[in-house]
Amino acid sequence: MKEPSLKILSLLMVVATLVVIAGCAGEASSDLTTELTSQAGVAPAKKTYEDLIVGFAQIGDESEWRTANTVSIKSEAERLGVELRFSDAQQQQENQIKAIRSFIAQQVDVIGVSPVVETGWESVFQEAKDAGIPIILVDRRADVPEDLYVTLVGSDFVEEGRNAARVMAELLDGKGRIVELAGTVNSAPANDRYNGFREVLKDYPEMRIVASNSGDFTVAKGREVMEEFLQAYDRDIDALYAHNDDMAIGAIKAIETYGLKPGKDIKIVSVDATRDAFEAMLAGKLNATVECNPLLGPQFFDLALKVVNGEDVPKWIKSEESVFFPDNAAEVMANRIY
Ligand code: GZL
Repeated sequence: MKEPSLKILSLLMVVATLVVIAGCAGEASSDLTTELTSQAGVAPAKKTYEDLIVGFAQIGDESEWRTANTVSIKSEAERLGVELRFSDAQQQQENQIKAIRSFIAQQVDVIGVSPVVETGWESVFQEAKDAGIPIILVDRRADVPEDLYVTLVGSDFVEEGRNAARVMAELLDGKGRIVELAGTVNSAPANDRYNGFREVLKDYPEMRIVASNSGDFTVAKGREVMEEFLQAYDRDIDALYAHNDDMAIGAIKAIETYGLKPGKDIKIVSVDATRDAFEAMLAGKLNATVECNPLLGPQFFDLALKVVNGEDVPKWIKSEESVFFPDNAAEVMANRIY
């Protein structure tokens, strides 16, 4: 029989040591096991989805888009067998911060968050880092040093704003007076869609934004602000740019109540491409919707497992998106799930 090599003998001694230590100290701590296995040159076993405990600090349920986003995250966690701890912050930053602190106290493996606004996150993100819990940004960006989060999975909102302006220029033939329903103040999508739209508008000197106000991404606020625009500008409005479909749906109600025809008297371009937008396009009340993909659950959990297992991931995983119009809305809508 071949003499066992020195390497095998030393490995057996390490394993025997492990057993003794585990026996004496009851359950050897995972850190100790990891330390010893790494000294023995044995990589720790990779976690699987069933091992994961993930905290997710969701913004709220302010729009159809957010509802679809939440469904994607919860259904994917269930499909994979991930233990998901989910919090709805009702669009309040302090509730999201409380949720993150709670996830830290629970020592979850990963924290996902869609920051309701861009600023005010550095302190709580640092607490997560100090606790050794990685943060993954989902959907919206936070204005923090890059070492405080591992990656962002979500859309390029600036490009969405550029696309909306390009479509608007086509609809208005390069000239007209535009009112703007902006998203939640200081949120990444509102800031970026605002800037992207204006970047393209520089090429169209006869297209002018005559008024802009926040509709906070909701139907109700979108309707209220559109009513104010109509009171102020009456028939001097050629078009509406809405940062999401929900505000556009609210504005459509205001325009009809005012006695004008949405989609005809006032052209409308919005963002998200939710089912309500397709219905409005089919009814001739909305002229285009720029896609913003909410179905981020699969990518989020794929990233979470990779991060927990120490794999490198890109700093930004950008969603691929397009623009939809009334002419093929029925056909496209039939194949969409939100
Ligand atoms: C964009 C997302 C925005 C949607 C709104 O990715 O953060 O928030 O455009 C939602 O509908 O409320």
